[in-house]
Amino acid sequence: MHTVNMENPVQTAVEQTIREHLLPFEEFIYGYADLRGLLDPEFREFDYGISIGKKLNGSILDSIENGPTLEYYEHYQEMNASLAQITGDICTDLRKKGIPCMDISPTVVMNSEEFKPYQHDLRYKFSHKMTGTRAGLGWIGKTDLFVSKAFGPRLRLASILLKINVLETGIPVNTSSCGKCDVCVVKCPALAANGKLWNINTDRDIFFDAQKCREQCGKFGMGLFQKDTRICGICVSVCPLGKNHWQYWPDPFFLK
Ligand code: B12
Repeated sequence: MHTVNMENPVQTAVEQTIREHLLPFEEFIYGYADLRGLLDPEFREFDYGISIGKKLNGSILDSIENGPTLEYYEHYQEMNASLAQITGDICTDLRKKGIPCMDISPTVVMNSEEFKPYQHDLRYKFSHKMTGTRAGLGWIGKTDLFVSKAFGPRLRLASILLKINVLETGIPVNTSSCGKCDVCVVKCPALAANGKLWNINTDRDIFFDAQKCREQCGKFGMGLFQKDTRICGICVSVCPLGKNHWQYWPDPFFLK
């Protein structure tokens, strides 16, 4: 995916630091992204990023095909906390080694002060999925999920920003590989997707209605847990690419 020149001490330091923190290693994916010209002005000091994905629990995800459970809600909270801790720790260590960086937390609380400027169009200032596609780890699916080559959409994402390109970046993924598969579109209880395929020139609103999705997620949160939270995950659960079908990669026959 990416090569590292082990004779370059900065590259070695970054790579070692990441590997020390991503444990157990097989539950994670990561890659390096060239983000020049793509970030909000707030992040103008940074041009490169590390995309990190942590695999979600398979049996919990299998159990939410028809709607979220309390177990999934708790899993999702734990994943957020764990990823925030990991990216925070990686950044602390990188800074100690003289490498400037910034960690972007996996989530943002929807009604928080921080999210208020983005509430009207549900477009946060930083997209973990974009870092993921630039790092070459996957593409955007028909229900606007990041579909990773390794775990399908069954992962939680976080990112770390870097000022300098210390590592070779992945080959960016610019188009969807979902093909004719429509499972997430059909199973979405909000009917939020119209089935169009993503590419880097396709804005989210062309193929996915985030307001409809949010409304349904809010209904699940209130109806099932009496919480003002947005939770669903049906599209994540039903995607065939998350269900250990990976023996077919990179040519999954069911996408043709
Ligand atoms: C706001 C938000 C929501 C909103 C809006 C969702 C949406 N699809 O836009 C609501 C409340 C509806 C929501 C719901 C959910 N969310 Co949410 N949400 C976010 C948040 C905070 C920001 C997303 C955002 O700004 N969207 C705006 C659009 C324009 O950007 P985008 O969604 O990132 O996707 C575009 C770009 O990535 C772009 N792109 C990709 N590569 C490139 C390259 C180039 C060059 C360009 C120009 C563009 C480009 O293509 C996409 C389409 O245009 C992110 C965390 C984060 N900071 O990224 C989590 C996040 C997207 N949510 C996540 C999840 C899991 C959910 C839920 C399943 C809830 C749950 N846990 O049960 C649902 C399902 C949503 C769905 N099917 O999309 C995960 C997705 C994981 C995955 N595999 O994709 C994220 C990434 C959180 C995380 N840390 O993992 N969410």
